[in-house]
This record gives sequence, structure tokens and C-alpha cells, in this order.
Amino acid sequence: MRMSQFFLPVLKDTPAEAQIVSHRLMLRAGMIRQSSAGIYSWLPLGFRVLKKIEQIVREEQDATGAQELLMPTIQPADLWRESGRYDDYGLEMLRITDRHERDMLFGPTNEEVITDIFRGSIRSYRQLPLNLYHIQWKFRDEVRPRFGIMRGREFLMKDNYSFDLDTEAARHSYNKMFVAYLRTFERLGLKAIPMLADTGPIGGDMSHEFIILADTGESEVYCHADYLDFTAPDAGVDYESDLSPIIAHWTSRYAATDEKHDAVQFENEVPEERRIATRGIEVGHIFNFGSKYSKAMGANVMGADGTEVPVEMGSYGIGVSRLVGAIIEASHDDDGIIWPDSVAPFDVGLINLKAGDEACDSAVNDIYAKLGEAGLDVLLDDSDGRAGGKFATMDLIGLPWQLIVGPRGLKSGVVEVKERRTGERQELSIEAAIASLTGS
Ligand code: 5CA
Repeated sequence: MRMSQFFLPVLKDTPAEAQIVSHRLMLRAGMIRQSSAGIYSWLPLGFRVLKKIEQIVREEQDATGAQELLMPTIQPADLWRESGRYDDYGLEMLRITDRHERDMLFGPTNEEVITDIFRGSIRSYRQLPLNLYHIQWKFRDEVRPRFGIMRGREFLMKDNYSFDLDTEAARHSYNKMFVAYLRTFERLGLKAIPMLADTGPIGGDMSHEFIILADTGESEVYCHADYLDFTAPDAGVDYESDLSPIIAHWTSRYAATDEKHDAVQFENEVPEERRIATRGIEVGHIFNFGSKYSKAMGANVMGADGTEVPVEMGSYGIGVSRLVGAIIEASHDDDGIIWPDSVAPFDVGLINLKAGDEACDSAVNDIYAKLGEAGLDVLLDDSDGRAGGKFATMDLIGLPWQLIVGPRGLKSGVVEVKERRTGERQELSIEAAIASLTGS
């Protein structure tokens, strides 16, 4: 992509309305624009990151055997009357009336719709276990939408729903999602800590929130510092095997959100120098709620012995759009964003310091073509702006690598490669620079 053709409306000044760094940087880097309170458009740079995150989330879900579908955003109120949540959900639910005076709503979550799909098609334990997910926009009329897309009113969520015959099988489904979440967040370059959590309006008796530690987070959290050194299971993990040892390891130290925090237990279990009491960003939340919805909505299955039982369910959410902000909170410096490789909107920023100069243009076009052929996504700054402005923009948008081509270097046959994260610069021949970026 050439910068001269790319819609990248960066802002010079820091927008006054943005209170936290990720919101400021997303506005400045031209990733999002507010449409109304808590509702944003995703501009090309931001949309690229959103899609990359979505794809990693999808791959890790598919690896567990979960199947993707797509449910609507607009749901009929009657389903929510059946579960009893239509009145309970309160003002957070955006209620809509269609032209036939039917009550509809913009889905804040999908337990009812998926339970309706399930009860219409599944009758026997032989069709279980089943785990279905979608990645779809949600709407919650939050009292205080804030921090940009971190607490939006419209936001993108990945939500799964698992169906099992009994509590033991349901526990295995829960464990699978637990492990998939550890892997997902690690691939996104994040340290997410599973913490005991409240179940709120979703309900159920077992729940973990996955939390990124950050001063700007909305939740107060308490945990053992050991978690910072834990690593997620690798890609070879067998989801059909007994996952409880992994879960046991990841729940072996104290970690709780404010609502579940027990100060006495925290002090007893965690040595003082290992206590972390800080704030965090909730990027995922998993629930096991048994038969809460299946009983209310009549989603029953026939067991091996011929008796009908309400199906055991769980639901599992990841805040896909929130993750964009969470990653920035965890990875930035004074100059801008520092994207982890896995979600970077482009792999390399190629800067032509003197657009219009024949030697520079031809070198840059050649490098651009070669990097592209090697499968890298390159953003080429081919504008005729000043060098300082070009460097500042590249640093702001945070691509992992910069390759800088100028007339002086070219005369001695070198270009500069800069790693955004460390700021380290290296002068290399064009061939060596290409080789270092493509790993060839
Ligand atoms: N049905 C369940 C799980 S599928 C559910 O809705 N869970 S949730 O309420 O915890 O939301 C799942 C995830 O969505 C949260 O962990 C959070 O990362 C994200 N999320 C929730 N509310 C918002 C919001 N207002 N803005 C951005 N992301 C949000």
C-alpha cells in the first residue's frame, strides 16, 4: 500500500476528549473516528488490526473444534421473555419496535438466540458435545461509554456457546475454552491472567475473567506475581485430552477481581513482595451456567438411558474490539503505538526520504516489490513531506519494522532498518536489508 493512496487521517494534536493513551493514539493514528457516544467507525488502519485480531481468535476457536456461524444483531424480544431476561436486562438493552409493532432489540449477547437454534435441531446426546461461536457486533447502552472502543456501546465480541449432556462434559468444554483463551491472548502478545469473577447478568456458578494488568483498566484486581512468568500451552495441545492439569496450574495462585477478592486469603496465600494489587482490562470472560437457559427455554436432550434432561451450557466471550485498545495500553511509548508482529496493520513501513529523486524512487519501488513478493505487507511512504514528519508518522502508527531509504545512504549503497520496539537502527545493503526482513 502506498501512503499517497492510503486513507490515513493522522492528527497532529492530541484530542482533548481522550483520557487514556490507547484512545489518544487510536484517534491520532487515524484508526477510528467517533460517530456518536460509544459508537465508532473503523478507518482502514484500525480495521486492519481488528481483522487480524479476529482471525487469531477464530483460528484458536477452530482448533478446539468449535464451529463458526453468524447470528443476527437484531433479536426478537419474545425469546428474552422466555428466559426471563427481557425485564432484568434494564436500560442497557436497546429496545426497538418494528413496523408491525413487534418488540425487537439489538443483541447485547446471544444466549437466547443460540438456545433457540439448539432446541430446534438437537434432540439426542449423540449430537453432543457442540460448541458454536460467532464474531458479531453487540450493543449495550452503557451508562458511561468511555475510553474510546474500550467501553463502547457498539462493540465486536466473539461469543461461544457450549452444549453438553452432563456437568462433567460441560466442565471439559469450559476447560477447552480456558486453554484456547490462554493461547489466543499469548498470540496477541498479551499477558492475560485468568481471575475468579462474578457472573453478573449472564448467571451461573463458575466464571473466570481474563485480565490484562494496566493502570488504566476499569477493574480492580489482585493476583500473585508468579502469573507474569506463566506461559500458555503450545499449539500442539490436545483438546480431547484431560486439560485439568493445565487449569490446575493456571489457577494455582491467587487471582481475583474486586467482587471476588478476599483480603485475608490474599495476605495468607501470597508473600508480600509477590502481591499485585492493581487495575486491569477485562479482555475475555467465560461462564458455566448449567441449565439456566435450557430449563427456561425447554432445550432438552435425550440421554443414553432414554430420559430427557435440560442441556448443560456455558458461554465464552472475547472483546475483539476492546483488544485493539488493550494491546495499545500494553505496548506503546511516547512516540506512539508498538504493534506485536501478529496484529500489526502492516509488517514494514518503507520510507522514501526523497520522493521524486530518481535513485530513491527506483530503489524504493524495487524493495517494495521484493518485500511484497516475499509475502510481507508493506506501507510505502512515497509522499514528498519532510523527513521528520515521516519518521513521526511511522513511529505513531507503530509498524514493527521501518526501512528508510535516502539519497545519501544510497550513494554508499546502504539503507537503514529500524526496529520500532527497541529503536535499534542498522545500516545494511539493500539485499541484506531485504533478507533481514524476510528472514531469507
Ligand atoms: N455472553 C457472555 C459471554 S459470550 C458475555 O456477554 N460476556 S461479557 O459480558 O463478559 O462480555 C464478553 C467480553 O466482551 C468482555 O470480557 C469484554 O472484553 C467485552 N465487552 C463487554 N462489554 C464491552 C463494552 N461495552 N465495550 C467493549 N467491549 C466489551
